[in-house]
Amino acid sequence: MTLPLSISPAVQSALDEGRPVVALESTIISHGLPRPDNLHAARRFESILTGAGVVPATIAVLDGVLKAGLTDDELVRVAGEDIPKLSVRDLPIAIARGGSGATTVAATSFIANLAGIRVFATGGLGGVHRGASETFDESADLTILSQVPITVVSAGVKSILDIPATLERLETLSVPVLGYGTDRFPSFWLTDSGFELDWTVPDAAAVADVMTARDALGQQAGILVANPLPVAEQLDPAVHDRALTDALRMADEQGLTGKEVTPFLLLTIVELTGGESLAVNLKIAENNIRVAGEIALSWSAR
Ligand code: PSU
Ligand code: MN
Repeated sequence: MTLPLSISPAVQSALDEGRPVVALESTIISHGLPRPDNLHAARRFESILTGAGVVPATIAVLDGVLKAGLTDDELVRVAGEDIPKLSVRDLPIAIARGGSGATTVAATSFIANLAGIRVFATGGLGGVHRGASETFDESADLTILSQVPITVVSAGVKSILDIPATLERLETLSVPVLGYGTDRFPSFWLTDSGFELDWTVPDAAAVADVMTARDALGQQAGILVANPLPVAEQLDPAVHDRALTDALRMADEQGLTGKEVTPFLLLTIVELTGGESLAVNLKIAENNIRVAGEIALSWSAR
């Protein structure tokens, strides 16, 4: 069987000519944002990159084909159809069945790497869930990031997770974490999770320098760029703390497990904050996409 990987003409020619490309995930569109904001957001994410001279490669699985770069009709499908959330372990099943699905950070990183894309923007990376010492719930985003040479720009990880445990796992998995203009790890809606980082980079060129050194070492793992929102744009911490406590309690009461947990928490927090978290969520994704675009520009200039 030949690999069913379809790279859009725009993405393929950019890669062939060494022009900048940034991968975007689709689970944030299908499971992380409510309709119809999700379709508008997906289009805006792409246009931020296009406007900066970077080619967007939104990644998903459609009819059994791994897609890197979607047409607008395909974006509409991802935003509007009830498709499953696919992590890396689900990819062979989706291919074998000719199925469709939205890709998590793990699956997006995996497919981006198959396509030869080196930079990826997401909202928040998955990580170690609270109570993981009992439930073993740790996102495959972490393990895949330790295996794939991708640079992921994320606003840290969400406060729905166990942040210090996530940072410990990233250390164990030998994934470098670079604070983008900060030495504090962000917790998605909040600028500062309260946890410190070992390394800070001032700009996109410094990230590309680390990518170059990583390649020279022949290392396996990707790189996590932690990019916080400015304090003035973060979610009100009091609103945040209340919504978080309630959402965690509701997930617990409903006995949710596995891949349902993250989408439930994200959408419940949007409801509990009356959409306030949604506006911040979109700003975060856009902020990460801008930085990823700058990194891709710097990387492609080498
Ligand atoms: N964080 C967000 N929005 C999201 C997700 C994480 O801010 O939509 C999604 C991403 O696709 C991430 C996935 O890869 O949740 C992690 O899910 P899990 O915890 O089940 O691995
Ligand atoms: Mn999980």
